[in-house]
Formats: sequence, C-alpha cells, structure tokens
Amino acid sequence: MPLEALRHDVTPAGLHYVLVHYDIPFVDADAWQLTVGGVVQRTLTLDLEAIRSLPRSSMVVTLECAGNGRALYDPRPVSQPWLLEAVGTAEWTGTPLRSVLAQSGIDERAMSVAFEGLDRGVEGETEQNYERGLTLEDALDGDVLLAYEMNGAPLPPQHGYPLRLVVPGWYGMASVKWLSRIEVLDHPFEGYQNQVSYRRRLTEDDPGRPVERMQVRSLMAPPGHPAFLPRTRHLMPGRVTLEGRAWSGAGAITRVEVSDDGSTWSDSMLDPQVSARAWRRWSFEWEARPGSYELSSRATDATGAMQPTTAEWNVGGYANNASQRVPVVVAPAD
Ligand SMILES: Nc1nc2c(c(=O)[nH]1)N[C@H]1C(S)=C(S)[C@@H](COP(=O)(O)O)O[C@H]1N2
Ligand SMILES: [Mo]
Repeated sequence: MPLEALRHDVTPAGLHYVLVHYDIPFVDADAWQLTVGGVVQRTLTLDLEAIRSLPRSSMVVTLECAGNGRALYDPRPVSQPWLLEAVGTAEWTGTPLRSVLAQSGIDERAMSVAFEGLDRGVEGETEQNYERGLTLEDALDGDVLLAYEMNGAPLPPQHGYPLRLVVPGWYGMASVKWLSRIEVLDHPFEGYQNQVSYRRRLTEDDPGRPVERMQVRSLMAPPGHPAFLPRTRHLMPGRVTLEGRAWSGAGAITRVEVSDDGSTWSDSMLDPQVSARAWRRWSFEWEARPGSYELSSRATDATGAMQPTTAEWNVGGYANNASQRVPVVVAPAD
C-alpha cells in the first residue's frame, strides 16, 4: 500500500497490500466448494451460495504482513523485502467462522483447526498447499470471519476469491485466502506455516516463538512532496498537519506521539477508533521551520506496549514495529 493511502479510513481495494507465497489460483466459483471435516459430527460441503445464505456480518479490519519492515532490519533477512507498505484496512463481509463450526458439531476431542488454501508451491523443500492452523479457542473468537466480500464487492482474485479467512488482530499469515478446506483436529496443528515459518528465531537453530498478533505500530502519511530518487519529503515553512494511522493486535490505541528530533515527543490528536479491529487516525499540527528533519511517530496501546526505536532482529525478519523515520526538508522562506 503506498503510504499516502494512509489518508483513507478504509483502503480502496486496489491500494491494499497483497502478499502471496505461491501463485494466485484461478478459481471457477461455480465449481468451488468448502469442506468442513475432521473431528466433527457432520462433514459439511458448502458452495458459495450456501455460505452467502448464512448469517451475514461485516467488520473493518486492519491487516499487516508479519514481514512489514523486514527490509529495514540490518542485516536484511532474505524474503519479501517490504519497507513499510505491507498494511491495509478493508471492510470484510462474510459469515462468522464460529457459526459454521457450530453447524458441523465440534467433537469434544477437538484441539485445533486447520485452514487450507487452493494455492500450492514448494517451501522448505516440500510441495504443499498454503495451510495455517489456529487453536480451537482462537478459531472460536466471534470476530473471525469467512469473508466473501471486500469493501462491498466480491473478493478480488488477489485477496482470496471466492472465500478467505479473516483473523482480526493477527498478522496477515493467519488469514488464509482461497479457502477450500477446514479441518478440526484432535491434536495441535503442526503444518509448515505454523511450525517452521512465522517463528521469531534469533539464530537458525533457535526453534523460536510463534509470530501471532500484530505488534503496536504507527505510520505517517508522507507530508509535502517527494523528491524522485532519494524520496525525501519537501515542505514549505508554516503550519502543516501531520497525520497517519496506528494499530495493535493487543488492544486499542491510546496514544500516538510525534517527534521532529528523535528525542522530544509530543502527543498527537486521536480520532475515534472506527472499529475495535482497525487502525486509528492520528494528527498533529507541526510548525515547519526551514531545515532538515527526521519526523517520527510512536504509538502506545491499551496494554501499555509502546513502539520501540529499534525492533529485535530475527532470522525471518518479522514484526519490525520500530518507529518510522521520515526525512523531510523544509525550504527556506523567501
Ligand atoms: N492461501 C493463502 N493465504 C494467504 C497467503 C498465501 O500465500 N496463500 N499469504 C498470507 C499472508 S503472509 C498475508 S500477509 C496475507 C495477505 O493478505 P492480502 O494479500 O489480502 O493483503 O494473506 C495470507 N493468506
Ligand atoms: Mo504476510
């Protein structure tokens, strides 16, 4: 998502970031079906019409890729070289996962739920479909959606047409696109994307801790105008409204501070939170005086967690929520 799109409450679908491990599958929605099986009383096979006839629910949700900020770690881990653009907010519409699971009748042996997508590739030397698991408890969170619409239109191909999972508060990898199979398991899910990938490892041999909920973070919509190559922002002297968005998987945003020198911080103004699961707009009136600056913002969430100046390096380059630095040049007054 180009960062200037931070000005929208809801990101227009074409500006929302996209991440795909393999290829975007070509799906014939008329032939497509979702199966729900495993340790359930009834195996379900649902087509799109059947899913659309279930209770309908919409939610504005911020998704961020766990690799957002990866290219800013030093040394840079090899994978998708995101700077800061792997975030977006959409209104997702679908049916709560919980009601579909209830319809299948979860067995008392159930411990976790696996979600399989139609896309297939080779990862860790094994050919596999993209698949992620959630514990039963996380899967039963009432906000988890089986979504068939994004911003009021059928899902675009790149965002999971015809059906995807949306797990609010979690980094994007949990929200499986092109969903085709849900399997309730009587053991913890141990697939590649939970067991090997998306773990915060400090060394190659470290088994690591799973990367799950989004860490507190804020970003700034780039002020002024960019210089073509260095991307420095150019402003005229005077009062300028700095603005951006802040979010956290752990809870609401309670504070966003702004700095133009990296050491003194001032409180910004917070707009009302549009949705408990979406980012919050912040704004700050900055008096731009001629000179060069590095603007920064840092957010704090309801748990008291605050964005760090630098995040802890890890092998996969995940969860880099270090506060952003925006180089700006304010022209001398003439
Ligand atoms: N089937 C499938 N689902 C997937 C992925 C994928 O590669 N295949 N990528 C995941 C990752 S890592 C992210 S960050 C989000 C991105 O969702 P978006 O492209 O709609 O923004 O989708 C997740 N769901
Ligand atoms: Mo991701």
